[in-house]
Amino acid sequence: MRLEYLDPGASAEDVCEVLARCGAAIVRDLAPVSLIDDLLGETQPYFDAAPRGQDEFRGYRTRRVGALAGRSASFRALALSPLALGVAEIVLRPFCARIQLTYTQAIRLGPGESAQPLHRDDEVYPMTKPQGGEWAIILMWAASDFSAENGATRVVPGSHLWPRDRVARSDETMPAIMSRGSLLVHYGSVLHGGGANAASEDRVGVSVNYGLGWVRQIENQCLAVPPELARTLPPRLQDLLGYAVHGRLLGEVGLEDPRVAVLGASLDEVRAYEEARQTDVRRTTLSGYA
Ligand SMILES: O=C(O)CCC(=O)C(=O)O
Ligand SMILES: [Fe+2]
Repeated sequence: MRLEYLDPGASAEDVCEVLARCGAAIVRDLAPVSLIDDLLGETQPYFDAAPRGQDEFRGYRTRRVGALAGRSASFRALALSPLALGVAEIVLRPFCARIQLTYTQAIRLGPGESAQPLHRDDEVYPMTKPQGGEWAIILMWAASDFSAENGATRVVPGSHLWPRDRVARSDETMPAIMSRGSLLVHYGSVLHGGGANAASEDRVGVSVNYGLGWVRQIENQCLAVPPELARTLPPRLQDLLGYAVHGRLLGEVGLEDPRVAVLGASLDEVRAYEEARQTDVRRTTLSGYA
């Protein structure tokens, strides 16, 4: 099975159709290169201070910067990509009342890095995923060009349908070759891993996970984006970060919605946002867990 490419005008439904078959898809040239440049500038001081990884998984020649939602305005714009959010809503909403941002990471793979072991990002949860459902949608935004030589993420298309213990043959693994600003999106259950960097330049990607609203975030977004900053952000982002209540109770602060208790929003503001949100996601709301 090959990796399939879509044009930037593709709809979330188009992407989801490819995901259902392949577990992964690439949308070409989705983010403006100027936004990627800004993001690189904003994250550079953190990369300068970041240590290299210390194990095979995090890579000995790789630097990673997390907490991006608190550190980079350009990242925050990327995290609100309508296409990416649309895909995450369609895939995850049948299993939760509200999706959330669970992980953010800029990954700079240095020359000489070896390949990361293939893995599934949903292995982080100590349970098998719900039948037919997914725990997470994973994005990898190309912040440099991704080539087979410089360590493009390797993906095993179709592996979301495999028994969990099936090992991928090397000819089943495809490099996500893409230009800067393009987006690799895959299910949390798809086998993948960073490639080996045999080039002389860094390969830079920005990884974003969206997950079920009733599952703990991998990176605590309310600490990564403290209330003083969260208060100034768009309501959709506050919601994705976890400053909202899932279902009736999950995430309350002192019996109140955190937007009211902590961010200083009025009940009317929260209600207006929630009404608009219900309209937005109605087409993707199926019967589910919550
Ligand atoms: O760097 C990459 O291409 C993939 C990284 C990854 O899959 C991970 O760290 O979980
Ligand atoms: Fe991964």
